[in-house]
Amino acid sequence: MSTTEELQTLVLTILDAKGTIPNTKDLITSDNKEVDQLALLGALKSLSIADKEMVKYETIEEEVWVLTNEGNEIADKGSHEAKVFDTIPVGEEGIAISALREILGETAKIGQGKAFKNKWVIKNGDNLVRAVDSIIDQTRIDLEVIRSTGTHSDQKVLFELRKRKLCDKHKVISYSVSKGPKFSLTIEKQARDVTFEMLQSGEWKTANFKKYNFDALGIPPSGGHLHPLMKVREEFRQIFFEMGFEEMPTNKFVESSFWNFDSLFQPQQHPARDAHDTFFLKDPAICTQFPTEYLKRVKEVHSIGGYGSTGYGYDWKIEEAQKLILRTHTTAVSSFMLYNLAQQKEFKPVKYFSIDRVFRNETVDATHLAEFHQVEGVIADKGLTLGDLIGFMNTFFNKMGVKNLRFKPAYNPYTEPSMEIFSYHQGLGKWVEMGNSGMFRPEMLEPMGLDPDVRVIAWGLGLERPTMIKYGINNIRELLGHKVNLTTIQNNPICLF
Ligand code: FB9
Repeated sequence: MSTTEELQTLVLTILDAKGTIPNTKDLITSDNKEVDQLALLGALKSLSIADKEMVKYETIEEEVWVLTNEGNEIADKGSHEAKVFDTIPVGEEGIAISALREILGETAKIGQGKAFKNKWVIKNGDNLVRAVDSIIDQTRIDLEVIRSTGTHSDQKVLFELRKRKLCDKHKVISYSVSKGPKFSLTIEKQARDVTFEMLQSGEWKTANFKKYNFDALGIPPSGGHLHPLMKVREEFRQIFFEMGFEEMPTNKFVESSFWNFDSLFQPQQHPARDAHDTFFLKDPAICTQFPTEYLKRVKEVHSIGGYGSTGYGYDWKIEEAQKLILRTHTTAVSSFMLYNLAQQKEFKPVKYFSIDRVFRNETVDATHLAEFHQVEGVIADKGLTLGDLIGFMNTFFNKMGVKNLRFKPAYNPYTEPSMEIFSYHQGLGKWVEMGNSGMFRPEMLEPMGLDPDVRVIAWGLGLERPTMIKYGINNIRELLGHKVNLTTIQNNPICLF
């Protein structure tokens, strides 16, 4: 393959000789080879850039029909149907189809059909017999025309032969070249930098410097890339900060069953608390550090109730509460934060949020892994109502570009009333479950020491679904895990809700 320099010289020499090059596809290199037009483009570009202007060139786009390998085979040796005809002996007897297959192999099968269609042969029992004395192998003729001219006078022939995968239409790019205002046979090497020598010699005053190409793309800085999930997380964080929320510390994946379940008034025999749904730790298996008075009140409200509640009426065991687990929701952190809030002398309204990993021992499928990121908003203030919760969620989701929410009554052990959140997703053309929400139960809040008229509303959603929808990812394994295609991570656009 000729180098750019060789191609530059070739172009300049011919221009000098002939003045123009009507079509570079007719160019032949010094070693008598066809010129690679793509490489030539590089040479033409370097000779015609802003401050060189040695040549000018126009792009020529041509549609050329080119034979496939099979097409070339037929143009060289004849069509399958012609071979079938030629193989059948003259006379009534003809030849057995099986024998024909023996002799011609695949060609027999393809050729037989076409030979029939051309009424060149007829069937007689299991034999094929010539139906005409001689034939014209039009297919071969047409293919030879296409090979030598790059087209055919009859478009129908082109499309029919393309259908038989014997030829195909190609776009051929070439150029017409002419001399530029600064045409010369010698390519002046342009200075790219002011060197010490130049400064010393003063040559910098006269040197012909290569102009800066401000459009040149710099080398993409190699650096880290935020995973799409982390980009969407950042978007959510900005929404919460805009709404005056404070971020909760979620850097502890290991939680006690007490804060993850018991403090949330989730009974110890609740199915979510068994190993099918929750990852329990073997070592360390338990923690024993709890606010003693508060723990007593939690034991009480679970076993005998209080604060207007009947409780669950079962024998609450501290051993169960001590078990260490991988948190199943960041609501465990919300509970801890609300308990601390209750310890403040003076109650002040708060708005908390958390976005971090939670772990559930679930069967992994296309949209579920054993861990996901929970996004949670919690607001504590006196006299808050369900209307406030719906209002806050509308504001929150609208900032994500999610409009017209619908709320469906739901159940959580720690909220009453509870609602699932739905939104009609135009792109998906269906109602999508966006998350869950509710008002924390007095059995959760009052044992903490919060004033009875303090209401706490909360809602939660995942990070994975919005990220998959935003980046058009259908299988969670493309988002997380060893199958993730790193280039999509590197090149995925910033996420703007
Ligand atoms: O994220 C979910 N859906 C969703 C969210 C946003 C979204 O954005 C689109 C770009 C516009 C699209 C979809 N879900 C919650 C709904 C479903 O995906 C659900 O199948 C999976 N859920 C997870 C739990 O799965 C076991 C998502 C996760 C979830 C569910 C509930 C909560 C948090 C996360 C909660 C809560 C809660 C309730 C009351 C009080 C406090 C917290």
